[in-house]
Amino acid sequence: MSRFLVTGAAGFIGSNFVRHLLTTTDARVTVLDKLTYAGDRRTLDGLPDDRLTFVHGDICDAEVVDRLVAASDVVVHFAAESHNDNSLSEPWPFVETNIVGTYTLLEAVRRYDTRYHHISTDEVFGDLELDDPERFSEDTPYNPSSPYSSTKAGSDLLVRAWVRSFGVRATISNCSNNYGPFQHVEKFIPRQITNVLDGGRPKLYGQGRNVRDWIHVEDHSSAVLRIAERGEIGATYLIGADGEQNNRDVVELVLELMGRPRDAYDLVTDRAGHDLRYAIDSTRLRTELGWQPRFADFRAGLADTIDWYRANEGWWRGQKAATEAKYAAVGQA
Ligand code: NAD
Ligand code: TDX
Repeated sequence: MSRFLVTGAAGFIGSNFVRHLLTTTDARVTVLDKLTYAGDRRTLDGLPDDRLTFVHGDICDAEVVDRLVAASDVVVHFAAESHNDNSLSEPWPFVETNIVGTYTLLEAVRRYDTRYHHISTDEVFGDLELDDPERFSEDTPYNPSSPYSSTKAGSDLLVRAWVRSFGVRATISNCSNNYGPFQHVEKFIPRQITNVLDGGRPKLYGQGRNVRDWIHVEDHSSAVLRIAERGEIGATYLIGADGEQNNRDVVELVLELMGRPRDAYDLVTDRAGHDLRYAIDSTRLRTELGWQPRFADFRAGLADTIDWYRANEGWWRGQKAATEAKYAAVGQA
């Protein structure tokens, strides 16, 4: 029975991964999470507590990290400052958590020769033109645009260096945009759903032409577990489910599914340096590790996600006012 240390699992994707791990394997899981504004202990409620231990702490705290890594067989590292817009107004927490935190974990897994899987993003590659036939692959050069994506790129490069210089047994995955339950309302899809639930309107940056490659969070989790179990040490895998959509189409679909006119949205100030398009080629993961996404129908996945936010106001209500106040302060409300 493996002992997993999962960082950042009071957040959106890490919590989904822990649920996936506990329901599909007999692993024991320790979660390390700082419970920043983005973390919520309730997100892990209802999981089997005989196999789950929650530790409230910081990945930059070398003492706590050392103690937890020493007692683990596998580390899966999700913890991060994760929102581009926040990184534009206050970059320092991104440098600290994403770079210094990853460094702290790498030094500990190096000390104990612990298997390490590093969660990253397609944003490290920069962006593509709207009409570019290419997609990102494992060979695409890094070219990040924002403080967020540059700190994720920096953390990936630390992992690669620790593999090559110190023989750390690590893998990296770079995934596209996730959607599903328990995503913070600062992010694009939950922000629009909760705006409509509150009687307001969706807010599109710029002209809404930007394209994101959507994947259901469950598919991200199954891919990460597959890589943690069978990935080649030192390798990078791109995770994506062929879900390209422009933001305007997504907002129109949210409005339609929620019974509103499809044009009942507002155009607001664009994001500085806004990446135009992301698109993932996940051939390597599919052919070498036999992974397939299960949530191919975006419309159905989005409808389920809307239902989840409708039924779980108690989970997201506490985040909403502060999030909208941040957007109002920069002209995006
Ligand atoms: P999130 O913001 O929902 O959750 C982040 C979690 O990390 C929170 O629980 C927070 O409390 C915790 N955390 C933050 N700083 C910490 C610290 N110093 N020590 C310990 N815990 C800390 O993020 P998410 O959307 O679930 O993203 C998880 C990971 O997946 C990140 O590494 C992100 O870069 C990556 N990723 C996200 C997406 C996406 O679409 N959201 C896509 C690809 C990759
Ligand atoms: O209100 C909004 N209106 C809008 O048009 C918000 C919040 C966003 N947008 C646009 C910006 C992007 O083009 O929607 C798109 C998606 O925005 P985000 O949800 O902020 O995601 P993005 O910036 O693409 O980054 C996400 O995917 C990669 C995650 O937040 C990252 O953690 C992940 O690495």
